[in-house]
Amino acid sequence: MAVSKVAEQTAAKVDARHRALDLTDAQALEMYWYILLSRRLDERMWILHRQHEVAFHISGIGHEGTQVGAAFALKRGYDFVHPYYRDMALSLTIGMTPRDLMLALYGKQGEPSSGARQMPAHYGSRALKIVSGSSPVATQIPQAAGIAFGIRYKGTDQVALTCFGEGSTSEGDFHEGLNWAGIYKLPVIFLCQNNQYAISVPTDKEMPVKNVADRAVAYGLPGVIVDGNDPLEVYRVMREAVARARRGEGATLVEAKTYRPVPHSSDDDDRTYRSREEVEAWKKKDPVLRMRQYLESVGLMDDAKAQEYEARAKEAVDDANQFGKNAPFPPPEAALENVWGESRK
Ligand SMILES: Cc1ncc(C[n+]2csc(CCOP(=O)(O)OP(=O)(O)O)c2C)c(N)n1
Ligand SMILES: [Mg+2]
Repeated sequence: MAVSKVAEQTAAKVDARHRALDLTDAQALEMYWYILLSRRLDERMWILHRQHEVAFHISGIGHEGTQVGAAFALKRGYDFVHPYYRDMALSLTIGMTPRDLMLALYGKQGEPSSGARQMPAHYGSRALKIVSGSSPVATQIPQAAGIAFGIRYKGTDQVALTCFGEGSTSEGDFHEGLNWAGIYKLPVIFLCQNNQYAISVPTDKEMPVKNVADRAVAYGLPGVIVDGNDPLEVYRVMREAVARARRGEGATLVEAKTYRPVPHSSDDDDRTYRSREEVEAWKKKDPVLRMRQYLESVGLMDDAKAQEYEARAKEAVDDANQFGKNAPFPPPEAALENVWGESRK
């Protein structure tokens, strides 16, 4: 019995999809770790909002599979990332810490994105080459094309990744950014996280084509559709897009089909515009569940190990929560820093 179980697991390992993608077992487990960590941190943030501890939360729940798969395709800290507000899992995987994100949520001193000037979820870290975005949606898209133009100018083999929702692809900024990237064959990956809604507006009222990827042809770019709740598939597609960009062959538009099972933000009530049946159906395709089931199927995860991961995640979230809560607010005069240039004597 024991022998056949081992043989079964060995066979499963040989067939393992992550191996075929040149990911080690440790990397596949690390993917699960970031998906889980982001989920548990995000859930805590919702609770803190409902307890009136913090003013606002906007969530990445449901999008973690896309984001972690994408981050693994990059050289973290070398390539540029220009995220949007749902990119908690992406930012954590690139190297931001739960403490960084809790400082931002509480608006406390030392918050790396903006020194606590921005709303939370405007992820940024100079050291990690994560560029903090502006609040008007889609502004990061032409800015990422600009970063890629800078990379081309400097002649390195870096790439830029930017993310946005499908609603943002109806903004002028999206079209200008892709047009520019198409003309100059810039090393940028446009990753659309299509969660089917722009707040309350469903996709068929956002755009006249079925897929965001269909829009790529207008800019001479490949448009690729991927199951956004399958991190390994996202990794596969993103790896190709990154390799293409590094070879100097230009940008790719990747559309990850996904869903946000929670309201748009802490200030939204999604019961007013979608059915509970729809939400429950998508929860069955949840990326935490999917990745865990995958790891179990290849013999890398069992109940005991899953509990260990949960305990580690809880510890990290508790630590960050206390750290953010206890940190001081910036002094009032800090509001005047980094606004005006220092006068030169
Ligand atoms: C230019 C602009 N218009 C409207 C808003 C308000 N707003 C914030 S998020 C959002 C929805 C964006 O939807 P989508 O791009 O699909 O991203 P999702 O939130 O679904 O991930 C809107 C309309 C904004 N921030 N900027
Ligand atoms: Mg959307």
